[in-house]
Amino acid sequence: MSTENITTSSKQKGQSGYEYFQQEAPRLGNQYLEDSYLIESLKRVVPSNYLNEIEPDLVRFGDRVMGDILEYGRACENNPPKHVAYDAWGRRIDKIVVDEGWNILKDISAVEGLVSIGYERKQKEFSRLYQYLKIYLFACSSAVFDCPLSMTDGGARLLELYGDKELMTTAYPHYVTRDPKNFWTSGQWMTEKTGGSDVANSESVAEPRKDGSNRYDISGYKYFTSATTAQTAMILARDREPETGGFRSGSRGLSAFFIKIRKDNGKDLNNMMIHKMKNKFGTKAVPTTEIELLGTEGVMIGNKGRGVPIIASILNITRIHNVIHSVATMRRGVALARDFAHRRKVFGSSLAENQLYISTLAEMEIEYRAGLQFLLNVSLLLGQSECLEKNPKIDSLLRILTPLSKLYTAKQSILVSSETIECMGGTGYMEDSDIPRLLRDTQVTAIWEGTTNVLSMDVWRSIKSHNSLVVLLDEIRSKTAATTKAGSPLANAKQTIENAVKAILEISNGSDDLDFVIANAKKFSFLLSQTYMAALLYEHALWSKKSVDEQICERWCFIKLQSSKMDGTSIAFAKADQSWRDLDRLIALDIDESGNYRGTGDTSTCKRNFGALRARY
Ligand code: MFK
Repeated sequence: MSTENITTSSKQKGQSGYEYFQQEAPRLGNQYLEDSYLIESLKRVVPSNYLNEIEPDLVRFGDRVMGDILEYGRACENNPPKHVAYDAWGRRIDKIVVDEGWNILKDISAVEGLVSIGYERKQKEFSRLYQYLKIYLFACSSAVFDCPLSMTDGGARLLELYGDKELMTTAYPHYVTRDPKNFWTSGQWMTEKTGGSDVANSESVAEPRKDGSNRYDISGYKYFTSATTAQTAMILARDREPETGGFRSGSRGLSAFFIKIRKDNGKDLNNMMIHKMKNKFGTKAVPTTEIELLGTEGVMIGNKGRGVPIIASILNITRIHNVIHSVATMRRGVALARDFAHRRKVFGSSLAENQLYISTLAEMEIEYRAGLQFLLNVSLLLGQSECLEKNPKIDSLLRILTPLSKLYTAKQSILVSSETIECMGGTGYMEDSDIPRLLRDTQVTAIWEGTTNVLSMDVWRSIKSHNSLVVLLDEIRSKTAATTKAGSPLANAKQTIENAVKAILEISNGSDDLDFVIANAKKFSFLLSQTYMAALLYEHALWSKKSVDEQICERWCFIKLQSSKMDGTSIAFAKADQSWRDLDRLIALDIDESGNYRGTGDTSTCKRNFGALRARY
């Protein structure tokens, strides 16, 4: 496309014969090639032999998520799933009717290897990162099909860890195949009416069959069964204690079960009834229902009474998927707002020249960059934990960083997507602009797979059980060990990070007082996340040696650690100096010091518009 085709706004003739102003919509190009910070960061974290292998696929997929995948996603959004309880003759059928695009997205997921890449492990410990990068590109175009993929990924991991020979041969291959005809998705149906957080109070029960098989008949009420069109689900239920014949209460009484959702004829439900389709705030294309289990056939996984730790192996995967969705949402929001900056003229100049818009965009970009570093880091750790020799340090880091990255990026994605709507003004608030969906779909990232409060308590649990705080602080110190020139942005950042580590240690000394722990768990988790993210930005800046990266690290420390007085709530005022404004402009518009746009996608609007703007900067 040539630069002459660029339109920012135009005039259109109305019925009256007068010409009216016509604003152009933001446009996006290749979602990999335009993501210059991702491309640069991958050079740091992925060895070149693997990067050369995966990058052509990421480039191709970066186009596809703006092509047919986006169209199928939109079709699903416009035609949300319906529950048809009865046929015309009064027969109970419990059909979930979805847009055909939903089934096609499932096929595409198989062919693209969105689950299988993580299990083929062709790129060894970098396979998870490769898989998650593809889902990161996919998430915001796919009508949240990444939700069923996350649970399928978790189900595959659960079976790898705990599945017996039967499940490993009959179910596992279906989760990790690239053949769409054989690909299954799986749900994780943990939540009951007693709540998603208070799992220990689950009421479902499992009666062993008397035929000597390993089958159980499970009864109970599953209150949120997401992706009900999946083929299988992993659930929790209580089975009888051999000693007393009764059901043991609490989480120790719960076992994990594998169920097929439909019988072998593929039509009839496996002894269950769908009571209703949930009417959700977002993720509207994802079929989520309330289901009553009425003697559903299930197979126990792992040991009796170990259901919670077993199902936690799914949670530890889906929580990382949550990070993917949150960071992808921030990236999509920034990309839209950046493109819009070039298309929208107000008060006589484009938004790209409006200092306050640029500052807002820069804040969003910094959140995205820090979130991306968190995502890359956690994905790498997961790959290492699965593919390298057992390493307690990696296990401890992963145990604390999984809830931290989930809880922090979820909150930030809600803020950034809300800001994205505001960047587009009233039109961004209109449903048919497709922008509100970003916010509605990401609001749930702070709820499902554990709320911010529940995960903050999980962080404390990991500190107690895995000594994970000591390991985390060591990791922060080692990432920021290298010294830099006194007075430089990185030296300032280092000082702030050291102070934050001291504060963390002081706070954790009060951790024997449970009231103190509970009152401060969330703020403490935010502080840990922000300090760790500062260390990741530091590590990246040391590697890139770019002034922009050094300043971003310094800015992050100033906003999140220094001016916030460690409680994550105070406002950091912008400094009214030229270097602050220069950094805002460079990162908001993603340009280098010479004013060149850094994205390389040839469909990129930002790139095309820069010819005109460069002169002014
Ligand atoms: C598109 C659809 C949209 C629909 C809208 C969304 C609506 C919301 C839908 C949902 O409800 S999603 C589900 C949200 N719920 C969760 O994610 C669970 C939140 N709760 C927790 O994470 C709890 O920490 C957990 C249930 C896992 C455990 O709490 P408990 O019952 O108090 O048990 P406990 O004693 O802490 O842990 C039991 C065992 O599990 C321990 O092992 P041991 O028995 O060997 O000591 C723990 O170490 C182990 N465990 C807990 N968390 C773990 C873990 N192991 C490994 N990793 C973890 N993360």
